[in-house]
Amino acid sequence: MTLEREIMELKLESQFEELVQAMYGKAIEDCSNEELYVAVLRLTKGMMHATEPNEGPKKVFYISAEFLIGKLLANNLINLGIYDKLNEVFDKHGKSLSAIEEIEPEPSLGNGGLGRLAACFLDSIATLGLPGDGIGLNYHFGLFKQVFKNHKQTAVQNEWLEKEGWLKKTDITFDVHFGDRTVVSRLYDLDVVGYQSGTGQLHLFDIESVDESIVKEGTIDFDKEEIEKNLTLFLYPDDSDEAGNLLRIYQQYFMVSSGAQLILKELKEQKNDLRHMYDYAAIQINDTHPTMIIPELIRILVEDKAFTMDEAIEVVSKTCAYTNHTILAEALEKWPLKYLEKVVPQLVPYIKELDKRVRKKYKDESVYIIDKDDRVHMAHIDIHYGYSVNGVAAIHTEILKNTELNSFYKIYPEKFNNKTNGITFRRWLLSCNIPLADLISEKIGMGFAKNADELEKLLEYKDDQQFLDAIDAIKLENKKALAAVLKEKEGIEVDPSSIFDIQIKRLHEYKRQQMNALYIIHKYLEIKGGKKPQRPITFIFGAKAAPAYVIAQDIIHLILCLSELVNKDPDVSPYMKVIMVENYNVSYAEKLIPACDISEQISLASKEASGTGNMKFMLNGAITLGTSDGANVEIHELVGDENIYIFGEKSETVIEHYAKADYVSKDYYKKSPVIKQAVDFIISKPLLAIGDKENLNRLYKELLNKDWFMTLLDLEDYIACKDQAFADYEDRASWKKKMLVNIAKAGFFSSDRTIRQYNEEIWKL
Ligand code: 26Q
Repeated sequence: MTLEREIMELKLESQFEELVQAMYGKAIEDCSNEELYVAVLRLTKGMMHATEPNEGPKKVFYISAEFLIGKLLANNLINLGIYDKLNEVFDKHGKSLSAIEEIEPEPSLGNGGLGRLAACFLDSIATLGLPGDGIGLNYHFGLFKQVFKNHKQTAVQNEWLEKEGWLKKTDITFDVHFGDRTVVSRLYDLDVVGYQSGTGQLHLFDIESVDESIVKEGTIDFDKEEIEKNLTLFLYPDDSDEAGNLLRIYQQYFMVSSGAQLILKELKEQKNDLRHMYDYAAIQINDTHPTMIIPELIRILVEDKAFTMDEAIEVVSKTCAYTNHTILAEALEKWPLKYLEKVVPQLVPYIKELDKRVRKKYKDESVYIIDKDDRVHMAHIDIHYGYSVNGVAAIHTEILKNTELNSFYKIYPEKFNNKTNGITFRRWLLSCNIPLADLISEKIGMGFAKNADELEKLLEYKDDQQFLDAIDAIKLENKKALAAVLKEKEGIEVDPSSIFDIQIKRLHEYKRQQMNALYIIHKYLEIKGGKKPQRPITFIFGAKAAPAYVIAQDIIHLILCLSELVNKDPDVSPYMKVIMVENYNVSYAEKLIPACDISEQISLASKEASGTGNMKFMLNGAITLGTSDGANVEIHELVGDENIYIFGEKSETVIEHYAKADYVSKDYYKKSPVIKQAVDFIISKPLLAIGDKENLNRLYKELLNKDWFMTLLDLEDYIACKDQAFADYEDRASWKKKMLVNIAKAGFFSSDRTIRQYNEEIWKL
């Protein structure tokens, strides 16, 4: 340790002791964890505030309806470089930092991957020293909290805002005009501190007149019409809830109008010439949720800044870039023009003008902005009037170019580019798996924390038995720690020496949690029939489903019923356990991922744009069991056949099935006794004795008659591949090598790499 560092740490210790004394008039050992949490929060905020902001001539604004930041304390302490020291200070006073971390409420300002990606990106932007801020909304309850009742999901409000928290109320307010009202928007800021680097900001807008009391206690119900009171109460749990669509548009325009005003205010303060806005600002549009920023900026430039329409369109088009996160047609936003006329009539003439220009130039109806049913295709605005369109994994971008957005690709080949997603190693290794991070740094130093490719140096130790054993020992410790959490939170006891097979992600049919459930049924029946697995298996799920997504609710119900059946059956439970954790969120992920042996990434090929959980698991030494989809394809290329389990039909085949509409799930059911037996079990006596006939029947019929995401297509292959993985786990020596190779090759998936590419190829800061 350098002298400078030593002095800093000594100062930190006395500074914290004095702060606690001043706040509470007592010593650290006499404080409660709650008191210490507030004290450490204050200390950290002060240090973050004192960190230099990243500055430069051009800045990126990452605008997103979601920032799934998770708890911030541990991460901020790590990025400031004071985690270890504070840990030591608390130890010395008989306190535990990790217990104090538990006090922090978790902000749930995102649904899943897209929101978590935005949070990882902010960490990387700050860490790389790039000038860049996030722009989003300050949802008071965020995503709902999941509570299980009678083996079903119920949704209740998730309170996360604290009297004293990370958010800073600013005195910046803007008026936001809707067709039928004007509201006041206030800016709240959150410092984002980079790892051993400068800071950026997350700007979250809130409506001044918000009223939490209109939410019925213990529910997520509220009056959808009272816009002034409800606008920033909740995050939409995806688009399957028709009723709330108008409110969703109010939210989007509130974000976009506030964001545009903030960006223009900053440009003005820096005396930047708006006619060269693109030299000073890049606006990255995270999926189509913030797309209205394009017509909104054009409108402002024309109406308030004396631009001609041509000039405004040119400047805005050179400033905005769009990221696509899905190829699911039903998830692409198409707002009825009627809705926009009601909520944002001032934008409608501009959207019509943008559409008119497209129609004048192109005869292909599929690229129009307003279709023949008067629906506005938001992605089409982005593609015509942005300068970059990117997918989030190599295969995803190829599918966009060749299939989903092919008519656009033909017009603008130069706009399309790929930016394979990434994750921040600070949260997903340094913070969530301290023992593994320490072990790695003993071997190759800490360089990998900022320069992730250095992880490859670990390959030199591929035959170092002691090192391999050490990795395996850490995995076992992490499994023990998770077992304790599962016992405490879920009331289920699991064997840490069993194989931990984990599938955690939003619940969606294309992600095929139902396929995993069918495997579990298959295994259950095998054990009942006397065929015991070599080693017990613990199957773990974590997933929230949009409350209005009926089949997703049914799948949760099936898994919870299976959990009840399996865990309580004395013939079976010694050999397998099934757990669906309640209220899966970022903090839970941080406990689950370091303890995983097998990472389930089993989407229907072509449907998962990228996935980012797959990267987090790999980095923590889990082996992927997955289809050739999203970033799995790139993981496969990096680690090689030996170190991954890939099964199922390829994306080309799947796309062909859709094109020809020739997939008939019943054929697979009839052909394979194994499939038939597993599917039939959904409505068997033992399950009906536990579960609800309506839910289980509906799911059974769905699989048999529809199965839109082709579960049965890959089921036999999945069973075979998964059995192989379980068998290979017994060759302990070679499994440990697989773990090492996965960790060593994970460097590519650092979001630092992703952000470097965004900067070099899109933003050019
Ligand atoms: C749309 C309209 C109205 C209301 C809500 C929505 C909505 C909300 C959230 C639509 C989509 C989302 C979230 C999408 C998402 O998380 N996609 C994931 O993005 C990840 C990051 O790129 C990818 O890794 C995943 O593959 C992709 O599923």
